[in-house]
Amino acid sequence: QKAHSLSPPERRALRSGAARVLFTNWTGASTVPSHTLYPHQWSWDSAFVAIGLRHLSPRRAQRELESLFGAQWGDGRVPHIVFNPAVPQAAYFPGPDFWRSSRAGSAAGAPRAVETSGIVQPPVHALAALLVHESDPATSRVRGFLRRLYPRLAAWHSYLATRRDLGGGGLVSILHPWEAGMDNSPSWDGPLSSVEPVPASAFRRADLVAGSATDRPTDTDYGRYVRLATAYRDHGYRDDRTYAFAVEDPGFNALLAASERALATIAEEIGRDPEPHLARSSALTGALVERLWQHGSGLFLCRDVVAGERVGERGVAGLLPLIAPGLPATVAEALVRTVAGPHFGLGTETVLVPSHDLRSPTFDPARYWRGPAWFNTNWVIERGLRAHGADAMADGLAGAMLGAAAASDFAEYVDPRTAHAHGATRFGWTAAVTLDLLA
Ligand code: 2M8
Repeated sequence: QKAHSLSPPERRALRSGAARVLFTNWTGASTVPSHTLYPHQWSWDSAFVAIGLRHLSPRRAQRELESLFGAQWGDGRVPHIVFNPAVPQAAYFPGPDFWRSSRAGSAAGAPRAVETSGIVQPPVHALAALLVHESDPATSRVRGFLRRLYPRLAAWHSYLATRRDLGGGGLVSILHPWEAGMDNSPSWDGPLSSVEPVPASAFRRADLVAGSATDRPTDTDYGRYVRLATAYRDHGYRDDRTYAFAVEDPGFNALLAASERALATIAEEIGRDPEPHLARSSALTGALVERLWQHGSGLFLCRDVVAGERVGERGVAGLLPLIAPGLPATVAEALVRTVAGPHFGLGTETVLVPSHDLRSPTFDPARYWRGPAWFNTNWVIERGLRAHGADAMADGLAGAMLGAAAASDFAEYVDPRTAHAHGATRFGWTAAVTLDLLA
């Protein structure tokens, strides 16, 4: 509703404010999520940033994705962080000294010339590449943007489909909470409970210098993150054994299904065969419904692959299959109802979709991925609602997102009920999705 209450001058001011954030966060070849909290390039942040940047500079949006894929590993994985060598080690934990990617050995084929992490993040990139191309097909064709990116996107998706199908049912497993992009979601509390935290004295959290402790994960969370990442690193980032944490996450897999669909269109555009991508996209949607759909709850739940059981917590990841192509109509209708129902409360209790179930005792409106509303996930839901004909809800949500972005100076995340700002401000993907919604 609020979108329509923004006057034309207010919309213009919001657009130039968002553009200013993206220009300020641009470092020459990519965009930082935030100069204070995250001074490097993050994988799914870059995809969302490209989706917004295309409205300012399609060429720069292309470079955003190209620079990320420039750090792709030989096995096809796209690392979740590409480190900027000009930024001091102490500015972010865990930094290059922890991940040691260039020394990881040849098995996974980490690049030698650039330092990266060794884990991944949700695959929004093919969807972003297609949207960037469509914003200016002429420049994209002249630069051979899709022609150059296509083999890299295909290798990325193949890595996920082949090396990461740990449950054997056609879905990708994440090996670390950071891989979902939703670090401290209550969905990980169960799967993480048997992971012994590394003592807080063993590391120095740079995030608490700029961020408030009540808005961030706890030291115990970090102790577990460090334990898991160390085990993966010390095994050469190989995916050939069982780790303590392996989860099938509906958000990650839904974004892959949407990206495979986009990759089919990209293949067609450059005269390649779209069929394998179409087939993989529908297989992913099928596997999502078969393995993770919880009819009684009206949303998708995570599956703990190590314990062999569903995770009971209702998280926003369970709503993201709204964008999975070919979702059965009954499932889509139930998801739309869940967005507005008592657990997420959109339009009644909340102005933006929270990251976690309002009715769960684990819900916390301020603490990171345990309740606050995030602009990237709300962008996905807005798009999904529209894809299923829920236009009035999508309009209301888009309006609320613009209002919240304007009032919070492009906050990283907000209280889902009051839109009160938390985390960093002038945040990359918040500005980017704002530009996309205004276009
Ligand atoms: C957050 O995650 C990083 C680790 O990757 C962190 O907490 O330091 C998450 O919100 C993640 O989704 C996001 O991509 C990243 C950068 O914005 O920050």
